[in-house]
Amino acid sequence: MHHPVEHFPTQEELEKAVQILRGAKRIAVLTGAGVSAESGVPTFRGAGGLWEGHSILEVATPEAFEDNPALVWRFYNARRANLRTVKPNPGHYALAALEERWTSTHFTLCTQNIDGLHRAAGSRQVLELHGRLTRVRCTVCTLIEDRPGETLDELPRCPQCGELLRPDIVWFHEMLPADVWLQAALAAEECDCFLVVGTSAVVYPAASLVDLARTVGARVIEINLDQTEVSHLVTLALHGKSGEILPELVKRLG
Ligand code: BV8
Ligand code: ZN
Repeated sequence: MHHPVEHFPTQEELEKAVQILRGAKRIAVLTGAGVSAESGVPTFRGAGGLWEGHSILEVATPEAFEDNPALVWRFYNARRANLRTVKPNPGHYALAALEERWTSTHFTLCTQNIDGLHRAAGSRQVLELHGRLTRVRCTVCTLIEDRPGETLDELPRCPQCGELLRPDIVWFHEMLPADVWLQAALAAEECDCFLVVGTSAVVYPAASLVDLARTVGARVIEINLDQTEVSHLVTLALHGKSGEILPELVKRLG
């Protein structure tokens, strides 16, 4: 992947974004791994979608867990361990500040990230489309537990029934939690301003929220280092680091 030069939006681009925000009654947001990159959470594309030489598409699937649960747990235990060292960055805090301003009934943050950093930064109305890495659930009984900070056993067992635990996240080829997805689609349909931040927008159905918002006439602002799969759909693209651009927008809103 090419390394984009250090970008920052022009004055008029920032002003245009602030104008769009000022006119917004309801805001919906979709974030991806890029919003946590400055916190030290590796993105998927950054590593070329690889982990220890395995394609993430091959490890983050129910089939991989079926075939080799120890490998999949090694992958998730490594990412759980990484979570112990990361904290929210100014971009996460800026999104929490925007929610404060618009209040939680008029501001919905949909995230593809499983790192929990939006909640850690104070965001309240957060829809975790792909689950949360700190949470585990039993593959057999109904046990669900939030186990932040722990590195689990290589093959962690359910304390209730003794069967194998799995990360409580959405793997490829799995359905998103229906209630969460419904709320996210509603938020995209009801917004008049949609922010898409730090996502390559290749994963569906999450990426379809952008087109959904545009279809109902929302103004779409993209914040990303690069062009993405949805750049052709947006009203305004701000190129640069989300951890720098988002706080700048909050500052200009006054
Ligand atoms: C589904 C949890 C219905 C796991 C994730 C064949 C069979 C079945 C389904 C499919 C199929 N073919 C395609 C599909 C659909 C599939 C899909 O979309 N595949 C893609 C790869 C084409 N989707 C699914 O399977 C979904 N379920 O469709 O169910 C169904 C069911 C059965 C049968 C058919 C259909 C489930 C998708 C959820 C997968 N789980 N996460 C885990 O994390 O381990 S997805 C995972 O990857 C992340 O959560 C995230 O969503 C995605 C990575 O995307 P990004 O977040 O965008 O990260 P990325 O690194 O790609 O991009 C970072 C961006 O940030 C870049 O643009 C970069 O420029 C930018 N950036 C970097 N730094 C900064 C920055 N920007 C600003 N500032 C910075 N500092
Ligand atoms: Zn159990």
